Amino acid sequence: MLYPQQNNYRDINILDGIWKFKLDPENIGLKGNWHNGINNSRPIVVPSSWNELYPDTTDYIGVGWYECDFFVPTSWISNNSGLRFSSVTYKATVWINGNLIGTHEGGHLPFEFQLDNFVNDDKSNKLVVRVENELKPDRVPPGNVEGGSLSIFMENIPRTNYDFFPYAGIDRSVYLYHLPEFHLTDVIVTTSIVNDIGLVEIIVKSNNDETNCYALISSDGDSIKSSSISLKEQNNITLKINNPKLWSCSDPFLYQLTVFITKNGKIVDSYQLEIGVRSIEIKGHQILLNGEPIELKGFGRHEDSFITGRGQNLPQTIKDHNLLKWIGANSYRTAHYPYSEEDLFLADKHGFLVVDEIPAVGLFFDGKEKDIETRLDICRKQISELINRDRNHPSVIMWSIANEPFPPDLLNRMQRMQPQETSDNIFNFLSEPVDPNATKFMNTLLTDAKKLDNTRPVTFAAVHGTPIEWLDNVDVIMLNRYYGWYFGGVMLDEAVQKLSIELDYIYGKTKKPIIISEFGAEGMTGSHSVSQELYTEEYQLEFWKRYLDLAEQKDFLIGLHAWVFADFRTTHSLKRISGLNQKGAFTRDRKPKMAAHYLKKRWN
Ligand code: GCB
Repeated sequence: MLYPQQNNYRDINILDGIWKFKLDPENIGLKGNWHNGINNSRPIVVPSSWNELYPDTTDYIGVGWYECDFFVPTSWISNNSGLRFSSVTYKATVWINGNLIGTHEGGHLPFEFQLDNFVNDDKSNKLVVRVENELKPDRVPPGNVEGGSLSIFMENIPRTNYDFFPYAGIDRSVYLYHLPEFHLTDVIVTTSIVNDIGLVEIIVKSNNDETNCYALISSDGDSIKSSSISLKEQNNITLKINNPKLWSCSDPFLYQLTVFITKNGKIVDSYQLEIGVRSIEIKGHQILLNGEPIELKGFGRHEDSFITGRGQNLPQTIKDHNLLKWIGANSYRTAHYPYSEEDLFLADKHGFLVVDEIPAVGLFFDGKEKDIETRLDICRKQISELINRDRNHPSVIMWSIANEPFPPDLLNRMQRMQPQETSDNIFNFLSEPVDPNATKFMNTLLTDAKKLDNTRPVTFAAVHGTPIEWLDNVDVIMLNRYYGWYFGGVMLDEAVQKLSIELDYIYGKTKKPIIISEFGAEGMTGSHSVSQELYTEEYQLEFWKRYLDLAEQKDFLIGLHAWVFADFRTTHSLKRISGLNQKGAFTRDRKPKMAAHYLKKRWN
């Protein structure tokens, strides 16, 4: 799905602004025909999460209704016009002028509907959206899980199966767009480098194959143009750039690519994107960018801010990218869901290496079989939506198909992870097979991602105790590790020793590159101590220092993503003081903690 664009042939109208809003705690709106218009509404901002705006919406789980009016310019032909939501969390049902036009399940990913004959040419139109964010075990991410996997660590409210606040609403921009009669429906770009030649392969899809197509790549006044192809005969174009300027972290050079559609020799549509010429491959225990080994330094992040919640907050996105540069990071993971498209455009420009993740956090494999099947279907849909959205970004180097899927028998496995557990062959149990259905679930997702895009490695972030057989099908291993916090807090010497043994064990079994995709300790700003004390800024710094020191001794460890970039809002629980996860290098309002200054020294 192409990002909406305005040019000589295409038009957009962004519907962001103040909309009408009403909660529906009794769920009476459907029967009460609220889809024709809502009464007694109050104002809300689109995009934003509804939670931080009113006292009664803060912890609200349920249904909320949105409404706005819009006009469609008379020059727009309605069957080439569409309505695009960049993200609605969690489930959206959409009506225009009282007519149902569609539904979409799952946050953080875009969806669109054709306007067809739903809109009036001569008067305003009413758009109504019912948003529902119930926490259910058969959703992704899941919530209200009986004996919830997260409750092993903490009883939390609202009852998510994951550690962040379930913000809800129309949380990214809403677009009306208009396309010309003959138009591009997709452009897929892959690049490679062969003997100093940059190969740019473009697959073009159009709504009409009685059209022709050509592509132009330009930079600094130079351009390369392809010959024109008939889309009836082929849909792929290859352009060659001699001695290309490659995209890299230190020099994220972007070329302008424009794809044109012509009909009877006349241009009828075009689409522009910025592309980076680069290659990514795995060789032995290394990830190679343009043939050179890379090391990932950075964080897992969250889209989380005061007042807007998880709603799109572009000033904060810019600020976060600047702080990532300031601290010397070159990489981040979109923990635990796809970030805004604008975030990735900036990553392309800034040269960040992004691990792009679907919202599959808190997956578990016990409970009702039907729920497991439903979750699998949703995950598969999310992988396809994510790859279709993000595949043209040079910054995206890997797909992550889940964060911490919980192996069956999690509690028992975790107990063996305590540093005090020192029996011989302590990690042998990781090589024992687990429930084959769970393994099949994981392999289905990994295979899907590979099939949709065979140019990028696939991975997932593995919790303590993840069986080796789940790691067999990833290209790069990502491990979330908390030795020295949840496992042997304060006992940093023993913790790092156990981590070291485990890393050697896993590498020995798999021979794949390993990234520690999470490691961190809570550091409450202003909490200090001369001795090693949990929750102090000193302990947080020391924790990260020990992991960085260990990483220097293991050449198969090719990346460290500290958890987490900034403090973020999570559910209420005894372990989350003030409703915050405080493992951030920065506070929630982006002030550096002691450990941020330390990481800056190490990473620069
Ligand atoms: C994890 C999770 C992450 C949590 C983090 C923590 O393993 O992947 O979502 O926020 O631990 O701080 O406990």
